[in-house]
Amino acid sequence: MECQYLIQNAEVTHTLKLIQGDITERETDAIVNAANINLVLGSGVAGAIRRKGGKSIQEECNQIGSCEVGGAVITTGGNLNVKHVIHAIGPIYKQYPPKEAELHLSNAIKNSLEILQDNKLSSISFPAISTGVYGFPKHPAADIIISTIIRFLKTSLIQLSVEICLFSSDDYNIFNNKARMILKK
Ligand code: AR6
Repeated sequence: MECQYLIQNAEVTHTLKLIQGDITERETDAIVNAANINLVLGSGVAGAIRRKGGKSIQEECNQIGSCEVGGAVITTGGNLNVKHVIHAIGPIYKQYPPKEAELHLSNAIKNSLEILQDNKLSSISFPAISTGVYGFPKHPAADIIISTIIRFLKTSLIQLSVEICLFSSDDYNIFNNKARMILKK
C-alpha cells in the first residue's frame, strides 16, 4: 500500500509518500531510526536496523555517545540499502505533559530533515517515531509527524522526497487519513 502527495512552494515540488512496509527495506538516501538518548539500538525499528545493518552502526553510535530528546544524529547505513541512518530521539510519552511531548516529537522530525539537507541528501524515510515502545498515541503522533514534515517542505528550496513508512496496515490507514485531512485544509 502506498500513496503520494505533492507539496509545492514557489520554487520546487516535493513529494510526501506514505507506505506500508519494513523501513529497513527502503532505498532512500537515509532512513530514520527511532532512537534513544544513549544511542543504543534496542527493539522495534532500532532492532531491525541493528540486525540488518550489522555492527558498524552501533559502533558509530558509541563514538557519538548520546543525543538529547528531540535531537538527531547521523551515521552510515552499514549493510543496509541506504548510505545513512539518521537516529532521531522521540519522547517517552508518559515522561512529559502532552504539549511538551508533542514539541519533542516535532523537533525530532525537524532536526532529522535539517541533518538530511546539511548532508546534501534528498530522500528520507521516517518510521512512526515514539509510537511503539515509547507509547505516543498514534492519532496525535500522525498529526505532528505529518504537519512537521509539510511545514518543513513548504519552506525548503531544495527538492526533497520524504516517506513515512508504517509497519501495519492500521497505522498506514491512520497516517494516510490524517495526511488527506491536513492537505485538504
Ligand atoms: N519498519 C517500520 N516500522 C517499524 C518497524 C520496521 N521494521 N519495526 C517497528 N516499527 P519503536 P519508539 C514501528 O518501538 O516508540 C527501541 O528499543 C512500530 O510499530 O521502534 O520511538 C529503541 O532502541 C511503531 O509504530 O520506536 C528505543 O529505546 C514505530 O515503528 C525505543 O525503542 C516506532 O516503534 C524507541 O521507541
